[in-house]
Amino acid sequence: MRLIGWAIALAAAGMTPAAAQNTATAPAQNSAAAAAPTSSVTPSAGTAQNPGQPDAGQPAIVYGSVGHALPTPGIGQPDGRKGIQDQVTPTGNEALAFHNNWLLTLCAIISVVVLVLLIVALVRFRRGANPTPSRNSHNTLIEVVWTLLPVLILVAIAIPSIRLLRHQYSPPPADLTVKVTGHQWYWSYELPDYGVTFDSYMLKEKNDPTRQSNQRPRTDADGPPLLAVDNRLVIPAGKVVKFIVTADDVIHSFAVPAFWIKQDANPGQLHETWAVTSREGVYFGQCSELCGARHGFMPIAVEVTSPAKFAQWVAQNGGHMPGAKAAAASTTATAAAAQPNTGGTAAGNAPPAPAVPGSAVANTAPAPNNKNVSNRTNQ
Ligand SMILES: [Cu+2]
Repeated sequence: MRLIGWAIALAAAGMTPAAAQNTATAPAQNSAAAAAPTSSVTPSAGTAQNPGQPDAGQPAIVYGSVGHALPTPGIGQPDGRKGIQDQVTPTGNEALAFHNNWLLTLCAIISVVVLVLLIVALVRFRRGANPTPSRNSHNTLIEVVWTLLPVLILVAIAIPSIRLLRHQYSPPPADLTVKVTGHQWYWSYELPDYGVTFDSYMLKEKNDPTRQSNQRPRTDADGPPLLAVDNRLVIPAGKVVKFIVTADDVIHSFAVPAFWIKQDANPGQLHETWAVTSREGVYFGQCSELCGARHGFMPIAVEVTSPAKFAQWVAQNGGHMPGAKAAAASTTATAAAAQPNTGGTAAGNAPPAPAVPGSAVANTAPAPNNKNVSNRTNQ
């Protein structure tokens, strides 16, 4: 009888085995609660077990190469430990020390003191021990103490807190500027001084029914589920990176926990944050503002690499290094100036050679955006 009941229920819900599988995977794809990755990253497993298929027209993925560096388990991603992620920037380390060494200690001391006071009051001043209650209504010393002590505690918290805020919002001169734009539901990045622009989408799981056939599935070498992206932002180690953050539709938030960065991305506004780290690796984050149906599916992946590899990544993406561009322009201008003037005027009275197309004047114009890696159709 019970079996018949189950059969009827399954039939009513249209639960064919395939449908059952889809429904089983759907919550994992559609629930923000699934954001906590459970699989550990095995750097060597990605290439051997699940190489994935590159998009049509895209170069094959070489895991471990620049732009596809292998994530380190527990660094730049949640790994089940409680507390704040390991920090890799100066402000992150300052904040971590402030939280762990000062705020938590202070909270613990206050909690213990209040608990002791409660227990003393319960025991010493219970009705059984005090049949005739005290009629005191004032005690000047106690009143001064319970007014001054909280003020001192707040000052002790405020001073390091404001110092941390000042360090967060007074960045040193930037070596590199990245414009970050939030969209529903992906990120786009622009390095205006390098002529690199691209979009960054979440990589879907291999068995995700919404993944299109030309979309490369996620592998462990890309990063944890719901955090791995097709195109990572690559920045050089040891360089101060300024992030100019905005959005083009609704409010998003650009957050990378290991950098101690969380900056709202508002349409029509430019907000600024910054990071510098000498620790190479891959650092993941997520949009941290409820921005719509697929808010949980627009992760951030930042790869920190050596300046030489960063230059390689820029070249791979059709960009140019600012110094190289200026040097090339200067060489072109010098060569143009050295050309004999054959314009037909008297040799002795020839005017200075005009700038030829492609000379320094032309080359100082902003480089056009290279939409070289923004041809995704991941929606
Ligand atoms: Cu968002």
